[in-house]
Amino acid sequence: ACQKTEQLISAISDITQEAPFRNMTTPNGASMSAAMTNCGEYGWVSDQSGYRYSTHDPVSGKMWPSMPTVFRELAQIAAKKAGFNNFTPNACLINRYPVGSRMGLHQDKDEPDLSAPIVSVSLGIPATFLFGGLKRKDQTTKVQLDNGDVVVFGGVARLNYHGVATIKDNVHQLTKRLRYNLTFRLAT
Ligand code: MD3
Ligand code: FE
Repeated sequence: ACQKTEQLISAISDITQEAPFRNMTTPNGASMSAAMTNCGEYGWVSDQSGYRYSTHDPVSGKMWPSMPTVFRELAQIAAKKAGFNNFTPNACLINRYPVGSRMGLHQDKDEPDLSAPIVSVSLGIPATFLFGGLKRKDQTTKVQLDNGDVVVFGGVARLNYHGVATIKDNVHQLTKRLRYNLTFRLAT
């Protein structure tokens, strides 16, 4: 099997000892079906009062676990290959999708510097990624994301609507019936 994806999954396991996955609540009061945690200087959090980046985990009151070197280097190298030469992420949101979970269409606009890309790394069972336009009602294009896929979203794509279709039943050797997605961000 691939050493890099094994390293990434092992690092997720270490992070979640300190900052366990949790199902956050949206400002509408709905529970998200993908569980989340974070590492790095900032973490993305959602609750009844809204979305924001925070230096501390609201569950434990502790700072988020530091970003593993293997994470930061992967994100930087991927960004550089896509033409973003000085991307140093200070936040990594980790999503865990069980079979049957999904993520509705949304824009990522909580980051003040929209010139910085978002780097996405997919691990485990596949997902159908939905890539839309600048308006929610715009048509979406389906793209399958498999274990080890890395995508850089920047430039004119940075504010496009996107989401994840309901995860189909599947098994991956390293993650069992789960998909993980890492998104590397410049949060502030
Ligand atoms: C396109 N995550 O965490 S990653 C998210 O697979 C999120 O977990 C999805 O959307 C996942 O916010 C998709 C790919 C992605 C991330 C950010 C984007 C695509 C994007 C920002 C702009 C355009
Ligand atoms: Fe997103």
